Amino acid sequence: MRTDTPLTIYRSDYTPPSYLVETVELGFDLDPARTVVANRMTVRRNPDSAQREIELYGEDIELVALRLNGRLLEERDYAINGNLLTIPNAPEEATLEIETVCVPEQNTTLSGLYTSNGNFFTQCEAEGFRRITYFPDRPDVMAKYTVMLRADKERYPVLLSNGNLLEEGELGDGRHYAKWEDPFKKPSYLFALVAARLVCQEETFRLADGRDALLQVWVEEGNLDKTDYAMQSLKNSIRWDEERYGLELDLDRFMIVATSDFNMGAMENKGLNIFNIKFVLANPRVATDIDFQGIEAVVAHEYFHNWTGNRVTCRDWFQLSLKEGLTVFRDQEFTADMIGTSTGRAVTRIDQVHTLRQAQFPEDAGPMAHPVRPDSFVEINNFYTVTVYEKGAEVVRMYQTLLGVEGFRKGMDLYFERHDGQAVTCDDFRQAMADANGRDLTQFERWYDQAGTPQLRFEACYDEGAQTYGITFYQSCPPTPGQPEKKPFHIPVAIGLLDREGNDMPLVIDGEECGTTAVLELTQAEQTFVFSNVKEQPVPSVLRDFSAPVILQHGYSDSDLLHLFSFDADPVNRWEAGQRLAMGRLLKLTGEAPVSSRLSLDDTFIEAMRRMLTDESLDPAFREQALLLPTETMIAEQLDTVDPLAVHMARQFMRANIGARLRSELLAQYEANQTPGPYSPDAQSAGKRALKNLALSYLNAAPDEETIALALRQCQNADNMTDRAASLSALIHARAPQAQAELERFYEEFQGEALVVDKWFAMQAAAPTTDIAKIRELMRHPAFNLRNPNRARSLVATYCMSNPVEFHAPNGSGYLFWAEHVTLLDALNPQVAARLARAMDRWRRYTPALQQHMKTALQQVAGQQRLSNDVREIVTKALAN
Ligand code: B3K
Ligand code: ZN
Repeated sequence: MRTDTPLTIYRSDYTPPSYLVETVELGFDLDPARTVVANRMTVRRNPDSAQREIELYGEDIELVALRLNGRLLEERDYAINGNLLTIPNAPEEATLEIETVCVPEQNTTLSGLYTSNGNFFTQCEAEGFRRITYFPDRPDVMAKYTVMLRADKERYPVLLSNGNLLEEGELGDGRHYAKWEDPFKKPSYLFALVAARLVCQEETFRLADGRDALLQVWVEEGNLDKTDYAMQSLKNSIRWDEERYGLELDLDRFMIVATSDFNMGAMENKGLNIFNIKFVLANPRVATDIDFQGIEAVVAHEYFHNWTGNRVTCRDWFQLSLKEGLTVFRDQEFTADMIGTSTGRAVTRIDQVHTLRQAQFPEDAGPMAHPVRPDSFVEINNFYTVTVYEKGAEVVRMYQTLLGVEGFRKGMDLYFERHDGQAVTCDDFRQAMADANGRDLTQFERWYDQAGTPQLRFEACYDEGAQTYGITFYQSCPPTPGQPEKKPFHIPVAIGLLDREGNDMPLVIDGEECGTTAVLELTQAEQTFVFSNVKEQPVPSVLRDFSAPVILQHGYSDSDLLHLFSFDADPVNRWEAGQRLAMGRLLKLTGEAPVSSRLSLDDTFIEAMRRMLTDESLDPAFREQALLLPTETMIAEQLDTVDPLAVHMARQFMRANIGARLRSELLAQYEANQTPGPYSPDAQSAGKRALKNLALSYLNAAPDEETIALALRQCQNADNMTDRAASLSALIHARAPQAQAELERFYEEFQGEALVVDKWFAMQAAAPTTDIAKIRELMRHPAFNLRNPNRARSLVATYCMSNPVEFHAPNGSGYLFWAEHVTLLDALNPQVAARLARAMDRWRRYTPALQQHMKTALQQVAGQQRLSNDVREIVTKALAN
């Protein structure tokens, strides 16, 4: 907690570390109230640095003793300035011994060493290691670690750290010890320890080179019935990385440990991944299809970091996307390969596009907009964003689109050949891609440099006589904070041309045949491409597979869109056409909703929806996505002035209208997509459940006794959480009289399952039937706990971020609630508070009356005397012009 003005850190200020660390020996005497950490490290001057002092960081720890080459340093031998400890006049090589004390049980930030349900865990990325000991805590200082853990044996029978277990034994006084060694050099942010009472599911797994590795998933007692899926996902991930990238597990043992108190999803500590229980624990009774998917993706993501992040790491935190964008791309490809079918791949791709539009595009257009490789930050934890992660993954995907899958693999191979064991930059990655393929990717750097979502527009002209089709693209990018002008991007635009029958035409550009989908490379603000041998006026399918993270301002007519929605061979663009059909109407309805009591929806649209719903040749998973309407957030992004109530009414009207007019088809699909027999989370079954539950939700958007009875029956008979939660939600949203009793029964049944209790809170927090009084009542529920991030998010963040119509109540009560809880949370856990603070990002786009209330709430937070750098950065940027 600081009260002075926080410091901005600039990428351009990077200087190499003054000293390098060779080895680190850590000794922990673990005690929740007073843990003593002994750190003995060998350091030597970095020949690449002009600086001569040793620089160590420390935060919220008590320095007991500091020795240099055996000599106890006195206070005049070093200086402490804030978090920085400097030792001047140090020799070329030295051994430093540092003793510090910390208090894990009081550490509510969940950064550094902390306790959760009485067990010890660590979280060091980005700058948590300095909360454990003084250290040059920056990712370009890589060292070899040996760790000795000592703790009470009864209370902490399991002692884990990175790498391999060297020895373990008794200490006599009821305490025991374990000594671990990590054979690989690593940055401090990858350090981890666990001291806990836990149980594990374990297995030996044969690696591609014939070695056997021990795989373990550690959880609290009573949860071993929920670890199978995580274990299976881990094995699939190991296999996939061997096959797809030739990358092997480099340790004899790989551990996953689950904790219920965790700031984010999971952490890739070398050999000892620590996970939020949300991404480990699952069985059909407690987890939904989406939960199973999340576990598979996050287990894979953390495992893949072992190469992209750990073996090759980041030079500085501005390069975060080097590991995060690349690793998200890898986990996306893994997920797509696990499903295997081409529609399956498309379904995963549509999910990714959905996330970009729902979260990344708004970020890129708001006060926190930043390039994939930011130029500056106040608090690095604020930059674990959808831009760095998801847009970063899109940037990596564009390399693959431009270079081909094989070319991309060549680039990856060269990247590892050059940089294994190093801390490098996004430029190094781009250079490896360019060199491995003999390509000039200079202009491509702009994807890393320039914030904002590029906008693309096209004009086309068919010349019947010449049989040519010319298409001209115009690209631009709106200004973002600190970047008024943008230069053109290098944009791969995948395109196909549909004939009158809806078939793909063979494409010829400059005399060259290029199949039915061509990748055009845009590099200028305006650029024309001419297709020849075009027999008739085509409908262009532009940006197939969402080949670049841009906004395509289409000029399609309704009939073009219907044509694409019916026939496009590219499923992503087929889905896209449906989204555009819906969005056009939603925008119109939003304009009418506040003034007209008689909204209407045209037959053309309803017929298109009907055909999609009943097209048995398409996967249920795809049909479900094609029938889902753009979210209220996405609609709001299209408007200059947002009236959340109007947006909500428009979308609700459309849902109810679809529910009423497609009633018999929805009922038929509800029956046809039942999944009898034992639950399985596979993509086929999950797709059926998704379509069935979407049908249920549409039917209950125009509820009557029959639709409510259907939901109630499902709620009472469901044998899995997917169906249970979907039907309970349908009842709540339909304002069914039975909803309350079902909510109570749900709580009774699952009160012992923390993750399900989170769902119970979230389901209520997201319902437009839940007002601020109800939220405040839920906060007094005995199961509510602001200190637990999952729980805080389930109620507070869900309300502020996923219940727009209630959060934006005209009297400003939602905003006051927000200000109150950002402030309360900030005193406990700045990272969680700062995430919640982002709920106000887009405040300038609302109606003047709402804006005024939002500004007041923002100022209330900004005016707090004691505020973390995390929250201060967010609210300051939101209020800045
Ligand atoms: N690397 C971690 C995120 C750490 C966040 C620190 N505030 C998880 C991941 O991306 O895999
Ligand atoms: Zn990651």
